[in-house]
Amino acid sequence: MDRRSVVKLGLAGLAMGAVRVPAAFAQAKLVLKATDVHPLGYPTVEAVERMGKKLAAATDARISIQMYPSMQLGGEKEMIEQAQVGALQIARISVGPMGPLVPELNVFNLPFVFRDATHAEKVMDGPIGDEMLKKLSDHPTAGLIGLCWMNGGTRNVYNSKHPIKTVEDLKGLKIRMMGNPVFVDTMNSLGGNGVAMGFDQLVNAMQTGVVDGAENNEPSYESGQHYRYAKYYSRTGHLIIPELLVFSKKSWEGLSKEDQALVMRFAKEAQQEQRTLWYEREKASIEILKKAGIEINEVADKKQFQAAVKPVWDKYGAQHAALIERIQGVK
Ligand code: BDP
Repeated sequence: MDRRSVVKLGLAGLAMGAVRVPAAFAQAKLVLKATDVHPLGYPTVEAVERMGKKLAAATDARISIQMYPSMQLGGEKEMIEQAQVGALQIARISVGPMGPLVPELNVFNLPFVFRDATHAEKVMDGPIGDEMLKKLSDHPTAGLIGLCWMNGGTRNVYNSKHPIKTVEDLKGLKIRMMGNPVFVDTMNSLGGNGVAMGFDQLVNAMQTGVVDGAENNEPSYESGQHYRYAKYYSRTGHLIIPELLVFSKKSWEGLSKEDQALVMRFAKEAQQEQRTLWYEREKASIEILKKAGIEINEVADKKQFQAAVKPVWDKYGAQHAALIERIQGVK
């Protein structure tokens, strides 16, 4: 074969995506663009940044992570879209907006599906967690590789009007929920008015009275400055939603097997590191909230809330009964 045919063949192969990048290019620096809705220092952001440092150390700075925190690239919907087309490589997102894309994941979005945070951790760390990551990675159109899980705490309702102690207290309140029908239905079945919108729109919506409040864990409520607009934080504990670290499938396919394995290895370590950071941050956030004079109230009768969301379980849980049973069986 003369040189020209070799080049031609090579180009054809490249067009088909079949040819591995020549050695000279393989050594080129790879900057993985990562994003998160949360600010620098937040447990998820910190864990991914540490992952980037490890990647750099292990590859002689050939691979690194450039973090875009604080919704610089938009809310989670935008982040998912950008990861799908390969405009960014790593996104740390809640399972919340992933439910409509990968139906099995929506089971994690059911109200009160986990008994407590420890139960959720055991599920993430065990075979169900692995299966769900694989379901996501193998999904024909989701366009994402599931790298690992992260803790997302327990979500509680906050609003600007009054403390929530019973289901009746939610009546008439407009509460922002994540963009997924299961959450709007959850809030509506609890008697409130669920309003779906991105995390990036929430502060403005509270400032302008488009909503009376929202629901989230303490670190998001605190670091997002939401407590400035909605000072009643009530421990409804209606959702415990695991978080995901995902990689753009399009970009993933361009990595060598070795680099994929390296990213995976450090992602698994990030899962455990984030957990430690999470519990520290939860405590720190509660301190900040107390100092700011926020009223945090417990909800004595959770059973009332659990009973009210039965229609949500009937609608979204019925088709995943076997999976739900396995989750409940994790002790
Ligand atoms: C936070 C999650 C983040 C979500 C946000 C939300 O960490 O991924 O975007 O809630 O409510 O707890 O949208």
